[in-house]
Amino acid sequence: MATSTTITVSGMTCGHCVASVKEEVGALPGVTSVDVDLESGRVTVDSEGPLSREQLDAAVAEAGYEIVA
Ligand code: 9UX
Repeated sequence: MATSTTITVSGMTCGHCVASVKEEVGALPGVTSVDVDLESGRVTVDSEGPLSREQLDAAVAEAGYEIVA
């Protein structure tokens, strides 16, 4: 079932940060789009099914950032 998940990521300060987060989160299974708002740190992830917090935490950490909410 199509799912939209919004998280807040700390530490992103530039377009390269955004690209890294998009790449790692976008590689999670079933993810169809990742939108990042640099100003707010809001990351909206659309996926074919639910994503676990653990999966998201791991992907964001892989990019070098942290989920704060
Ligand atoms: Mo450049 Mo964005 O180090 O962290 S990729 S500011």
